[in-house]
Amino acid sequence: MAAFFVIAVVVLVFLVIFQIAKASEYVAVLKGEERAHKQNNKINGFFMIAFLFAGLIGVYWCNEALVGKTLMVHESSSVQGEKVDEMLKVTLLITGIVFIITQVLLFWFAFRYQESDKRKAMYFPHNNTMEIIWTVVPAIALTILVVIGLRNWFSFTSDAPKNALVVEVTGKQFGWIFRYPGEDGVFGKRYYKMIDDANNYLGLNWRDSADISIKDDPASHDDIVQQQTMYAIKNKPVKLIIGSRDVVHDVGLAWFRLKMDAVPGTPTTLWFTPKFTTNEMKEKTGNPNFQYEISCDQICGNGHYSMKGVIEVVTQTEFDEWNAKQKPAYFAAFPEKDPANQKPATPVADTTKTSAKTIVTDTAAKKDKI
Ligand SMILES: [Cu+2]
Repeated sequence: MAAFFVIAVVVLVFLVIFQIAKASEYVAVLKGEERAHKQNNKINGFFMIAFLFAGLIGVYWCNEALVGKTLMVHESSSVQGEKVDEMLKVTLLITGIVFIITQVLLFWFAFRYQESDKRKAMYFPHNNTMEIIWTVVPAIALTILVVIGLRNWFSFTSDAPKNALVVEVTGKQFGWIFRYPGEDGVFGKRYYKMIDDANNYLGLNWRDSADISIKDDPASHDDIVQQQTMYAIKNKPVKLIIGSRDVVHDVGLAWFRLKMDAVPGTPTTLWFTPKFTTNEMKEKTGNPNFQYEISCDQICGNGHYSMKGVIEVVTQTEFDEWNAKQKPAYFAAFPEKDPANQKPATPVADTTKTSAKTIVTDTAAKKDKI
């Protein structure tokens, strides 16, 4: 028992000595940390100033290196887009000035007023005048920017000029479908249950369907439906009526500086006036393959990246030529209704008879004219 006590006392003494040694070690570390702390402060202060200069040089360098290559490389290709560019410039100017002033002050103050034994921090809890100034000034600046933005937004989304070309744009997974109203100038009705990927991508109501209470809408018979490429006319406003067949997409028109969501069931509109034809842009950009692209600006599924549409901007004459060649989508689905297919195929045996008839009719017509 006595031996046990001796061992216990020895162990405890060792433990006490060990703890005392540890404690003095901690004290030494703490004393050293005080020095390290001061040293770190100086280093951090230096880094603050170094970061400020490196940052400002970086901003200048990025500006020199990238302006003209990425941001606003070419002027806007639409009249409305010029206003967007102006807004961007004003916003960059205002936020740029604020950015430079605040960043210089932030890093300079962190360096200049780093902890020092020679001075005491001032206790400065509140100042109403300063609070009012830094609330009111940004509020006024933001209000000006928002008001300019809203004014432009309302002009792009308001009623288009009466002479505008109207095109319906429908997004789908994964592509764009464009519809022109045809000769009657009226878009025929459509219903999603009529969609047939074989020949009726938009679900136009071009036949009666009792089970879903759909009636044939003659206005849809002359509608022209195009996939992937739409045509617009230089210097003529074009109004887009935008929708979607499935999920939310977005008509992104980077060259025209505009974009608008394509929402299923809720049509959105946007109008703009193209300034340059595609051919003019090929020359301006020096890119013979230039195309005005419609990119989908809303992640809409695994084929999102491939949703590229094209706007071919042409002159009025070129448009009229293109338009004259278009056939309503109705005739592709119902070839028998196509006037071009109306003449019954002439049986070989009846050739003489038919020819004779034609000659007679022609002569009669000539006589009538005389
Ligand atoms: Cu999409």
